[in-house]
Amino acid sequence: MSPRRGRLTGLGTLVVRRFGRRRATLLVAVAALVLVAAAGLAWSQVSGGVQPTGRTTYVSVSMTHMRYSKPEIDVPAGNRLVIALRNDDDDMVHDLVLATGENSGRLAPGESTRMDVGVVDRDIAGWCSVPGHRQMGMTLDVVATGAGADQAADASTTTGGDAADDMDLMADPGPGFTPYDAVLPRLDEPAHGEVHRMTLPITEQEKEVAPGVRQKVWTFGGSAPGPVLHGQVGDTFVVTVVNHGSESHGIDFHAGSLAPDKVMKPIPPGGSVVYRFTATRAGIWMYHCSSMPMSVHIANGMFGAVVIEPPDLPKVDRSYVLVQSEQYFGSQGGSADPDKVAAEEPDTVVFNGYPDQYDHSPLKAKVGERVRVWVLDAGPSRETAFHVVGSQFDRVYVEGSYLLDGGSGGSQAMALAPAQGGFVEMTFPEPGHYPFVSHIMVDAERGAHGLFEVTR
Ligand SMILES: [Cu+2]
Repeated sequence: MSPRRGRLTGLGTLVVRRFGRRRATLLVAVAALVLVAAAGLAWSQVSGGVQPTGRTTYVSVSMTHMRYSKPEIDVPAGNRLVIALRNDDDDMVHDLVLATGENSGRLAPGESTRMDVGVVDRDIAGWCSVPGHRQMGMTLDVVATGAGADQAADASTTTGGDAADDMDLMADPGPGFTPYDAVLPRLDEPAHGEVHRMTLPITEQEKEVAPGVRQKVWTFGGSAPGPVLHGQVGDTFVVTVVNHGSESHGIDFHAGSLAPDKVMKPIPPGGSVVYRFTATRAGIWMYHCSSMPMSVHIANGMFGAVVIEPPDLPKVDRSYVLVQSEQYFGSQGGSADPDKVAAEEPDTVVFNGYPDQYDHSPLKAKVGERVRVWVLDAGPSRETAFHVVGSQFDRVYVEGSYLLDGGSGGSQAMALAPAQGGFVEMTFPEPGHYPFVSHIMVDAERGAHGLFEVTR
């Protein structure tokens, strides 16, 4: 306040000189009032202009099924607010973050905490910061009631920038990048009704997911896509899925038919589920996280393929698996942006989890070899039109049946909606570099592109 006082003293001196002492006193009083009012306005802009009442409002809030038990908390302006927060969900992690910056921290099922929000002088938006939960409506509003409570801490979030701004699709992958192995190894002459037992750990780890972009991806088995499970009709898979992450996750194997009730439940952090299914039908089947919102969990890496070979599948020289999916980057080092996912605005469309990775590390074939490519569209939202530039398919198997198998007909692209799959076969006529793409051209241009390097 000292600069203002100085100015007031100076003004007073000036007024005394020009108007004489009595009128000067009046003018100085008016000027002082104006300055006090201005100072008051400045103060109200900072604090909301609400006097603390010295009273406290205590509220208990329970979190279940993507909702807060009290989505609106009315607090007399000036009261301090204390929230007793409890996660009463069976299997999902939640939290409460306020626009003012308070954060409960993640609460596992059954956990509780106390949040001291401090003196409430305006409306405050709140939400669950577990990715996707806010978009599914898990929000809470603190409403300051009474006089002077007309301002709001709004619902905008600071995202810390968009990692897509750092992406350069023309750049090489960073050091340490290893391409996802697209080779599908041949099944060794299997006994019918084989039982495949495996453990599939769910992890959360930071990885380079495009040139210049690192994201904290959620994976099955440490990679996105997860490992390819491979068997034949009649095989049984016993998969122990262990959640090492900090969110709730789950799993859904399309390759088996069963009641979802028990095995597709969310698995809380530290929990596990034994998922057993028998593959009674052939195809390339999707598996994915079954936790809400699935769009975000799939977009952040939680998907993979199960290849169940049809009986009498002809042997070929080479087999590859390509899983197409979209990436929606959050901030650098963050996770998929749920708003981009909901708006269906992908930054990239990719085969096996990284844009253009097989341009950097081409898939091999020799002239005249029969090459089979299994393709799964994992989405979460975009279709594919799988095409190999310079080649024609002479055998196409989509969603459990042959679309083309011999004869003089040919196929140029295999169309797949999200969660559909199949395979194509071809032979390359001469040495060269044959690009494979999604012929949805905008997707090819944003990363759904790779190369077959064909030699003699
Ligand atoms: Cu998940």
